[in-house]
Amino acid sequence: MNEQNRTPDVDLDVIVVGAGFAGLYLVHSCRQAGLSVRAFETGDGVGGTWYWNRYPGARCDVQSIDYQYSWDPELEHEWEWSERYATQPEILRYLNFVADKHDLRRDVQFSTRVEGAVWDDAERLWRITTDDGVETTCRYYVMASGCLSSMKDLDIAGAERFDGETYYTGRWPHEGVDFTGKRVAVIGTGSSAIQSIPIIASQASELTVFQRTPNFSLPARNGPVDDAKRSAVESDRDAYRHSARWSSVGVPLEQATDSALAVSDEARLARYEQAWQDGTIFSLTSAYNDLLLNPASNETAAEFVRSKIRSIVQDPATAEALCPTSYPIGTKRLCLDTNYYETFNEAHVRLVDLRSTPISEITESGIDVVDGDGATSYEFDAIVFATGFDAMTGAIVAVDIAGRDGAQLRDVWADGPQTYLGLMSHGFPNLFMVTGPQSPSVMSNMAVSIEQHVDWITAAIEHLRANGLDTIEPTQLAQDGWVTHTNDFADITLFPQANSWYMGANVPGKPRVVLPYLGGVDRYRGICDQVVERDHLGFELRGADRSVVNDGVVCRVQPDVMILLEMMAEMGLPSFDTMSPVEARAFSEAMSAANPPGPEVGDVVDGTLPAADGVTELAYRLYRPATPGPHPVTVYFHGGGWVIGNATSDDALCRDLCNQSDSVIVSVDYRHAPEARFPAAADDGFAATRWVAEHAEALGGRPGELAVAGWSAGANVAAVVAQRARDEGGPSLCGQVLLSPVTDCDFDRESYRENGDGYILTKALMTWFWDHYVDVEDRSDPRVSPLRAESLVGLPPAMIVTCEFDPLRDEGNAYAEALADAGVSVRHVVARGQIHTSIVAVGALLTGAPYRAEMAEALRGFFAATVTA
Ligand code: NA7
Repeated sequence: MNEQNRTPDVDLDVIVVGAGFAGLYLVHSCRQAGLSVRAFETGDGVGGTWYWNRYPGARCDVQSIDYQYSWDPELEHEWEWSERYATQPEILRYLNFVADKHDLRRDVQFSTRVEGAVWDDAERLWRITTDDGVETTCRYYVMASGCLSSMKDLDIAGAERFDGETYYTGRWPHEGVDFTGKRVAVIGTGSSAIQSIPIIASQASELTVFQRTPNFSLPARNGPVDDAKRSAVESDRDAYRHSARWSSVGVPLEQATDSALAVSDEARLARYEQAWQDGTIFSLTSAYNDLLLNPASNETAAEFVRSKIRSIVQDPATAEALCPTSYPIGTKRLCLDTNYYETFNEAHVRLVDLRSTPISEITESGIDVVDGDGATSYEFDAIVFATGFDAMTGAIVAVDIAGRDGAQLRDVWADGPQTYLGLMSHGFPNLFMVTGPQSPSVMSNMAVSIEQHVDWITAAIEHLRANGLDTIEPTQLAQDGWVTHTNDFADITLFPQANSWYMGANVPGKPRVVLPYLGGVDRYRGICDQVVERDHLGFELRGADRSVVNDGVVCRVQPDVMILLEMMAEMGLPSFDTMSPVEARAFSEAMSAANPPGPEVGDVVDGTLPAADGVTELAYRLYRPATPGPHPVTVYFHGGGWVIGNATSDDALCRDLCNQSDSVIVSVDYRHAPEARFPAAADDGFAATRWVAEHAEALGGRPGELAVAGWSAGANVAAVVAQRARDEGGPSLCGQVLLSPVTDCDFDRESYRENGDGYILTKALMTWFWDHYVDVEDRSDPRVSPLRAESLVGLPPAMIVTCEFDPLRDEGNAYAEALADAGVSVRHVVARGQIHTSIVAVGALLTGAPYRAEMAEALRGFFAATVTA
């Protein structure tokens, strides 16, 4: 071996921080892979979160039968949970049992805190320093430090002055606390408080709960392990665990497919009641498919829980104060409780609502709150701080981690975590995180997500070793793509509306970005698998003398578009190009009928107008805004490759455009191929535009304020109409809005190569459309390839939207450029992550909405300019 490239010895292959659920499995998994491993653990025993969080009433909120390891099948027979939701002592006993059984403590160094980690790029190893002053080197360094393990700093004035007892739910004394006869305060109403309050109330002589934000809590209905669940696991353990791994939350769950708004009030209430009775954390918010997406749907579930709170809590003012109203249900961690709301009916328990009477300070004897112009002082013997954690990133950045070139992880993450898959971070080779930020982690059953990460990490190390490599690091490009994808997913949900620890909003000064990945455990697992299958896409793998990198971004389409594509793939729908035109039209109509209806408009009128052949009557549908007219007029041409489509297929888009542009939209049909081939569509489009111009007043329009618009082949017709109106004596058009237009007959473009398959509009389908409409020798004619017009000078101003994942993207881009070069005013938007059919999916996909708004805004601008001129 070349001396310069010699791989130096390391003390250990793998160093792990933490000996909780994740750290213990890592120790086992590394050993199995033949790696030397050591976990450093601050506590003097195993358990992690379950070692520290010993507050009264601490339990898991995922059923124990799901919240356990699946990597040791024997364990399932050897260990029997005593309750549906095991208590902290029982979970801790379980982890100790596992540690004993597999002799894991041998590789755990307890009572040792990792303080620093420095990447040595020359030697390709990590130098880890611990609080005993020792430096240990390793090739791979894994933060298995927990998502809710770093306590939030106390941000209440005077906390250190209190003379009585103080307790923190996250660092509870191991010997326990007896509150008998004491006046106790609990600050906070998160999960820890909600679990502990009923028990503290049963001991204390007085209990005062200080609530800043009320939480939604559901009854846990704890008791013996569910028979149904137990028999499901026992009858086919592998199938059960498999379905958990491939579920959205890491627990086998029936996935609702309908919207909360699509059913009657009675049906909805019945389903919510069932979820309330069910006693699980996931059943309510997954009762319908849009509860975490649609505010109106969400409100139905929120109000259901509020009505339950009002029915339990006897004092109306206290009940109202306990009802959350400032965020959608499920966007702050839902809680599971045993008698939480009931506790407020006890005479010695009171609630102080900090929204109306905020804490001014903690004093020697208690807590002072601002009360109107005055103050109220409460006296206590003990204060319990249940104020939460610096979630998901806190424990990671608590260690001084210096990556390549000395970059500090906490600086790199100053504006929010930067990770690839929530597993690794660029600039920090061989540093892994288990259930790190931007992975599903806290949005899932942690046991399942931890196992997936540990398996992925171990497999990655094994892959490196098998290939004579020793370093893995995500590329900047892949990481940026993942951060964007994570944020895109959050943006289609209601989560950003809450000041939650999911958003980092509970810690003063912490950047407000979504921390967990919201795409679900199943999708996430599929993505991680795909990354590996695609030669570790987005990772650079290095060895002493070579580097392997397949750079790229794993999820590039918008999340709602991604979900649509997955659904369509699952349904296995046939493509139009496998059908006859007649069948394709029927199929298109059936699909249109299943689309959500577009928004209400002022008026919809169906009529006919003459086609260019003077014989055929063309159907049109006119949409009038609800605002007083007359209005400007837009002639709209539907998509469908000159072969299929009609006013119905583009109905929702036209309604949306009508409302947003405040113009009359006349959606005109044109004769279809192959019955009427080129140039029938172009001729009809032009004839229809002239007819609308002539009848503008009768149609409720303002003469002279006329624009054209269209989508796909309809945008092709619109573009051709604009050219012909210029060349053939009008009518005068004030603008053209072209969404994903066909502008040229050349299929040899990058966008055809990139997106010719897999994004609904395929190259094969475009070929089918062209073949039906126009002979090869006519295809260069500007009446079908408007990009080939002799000149584009003097055309009306244009708004062009092209979609990133559309075979037609580049010809649309080329048309926008050519128009601009010809001096035409052009507004051109490339819609990131959109496909050919996504922007028109009004009511079905959220991420197309901003582009529709821009199109409408452009129309308003065109009309306004006409009036000014
Ligand atoms: P949480 O859920 O973060 O709850 C902390 C609670 O403390 C919450 O009600 C906070 O109100 C409140 N809090 C925090 N700081 C203050 C101050 N300064 N003044 C008043 N009230 C305050 O932590 P938990 O430990 O209960 O639960 C964490 C997770 O562990 C839980 O979700 C489960 O997954 C397990 P806020 O809502 O910020 O207004």
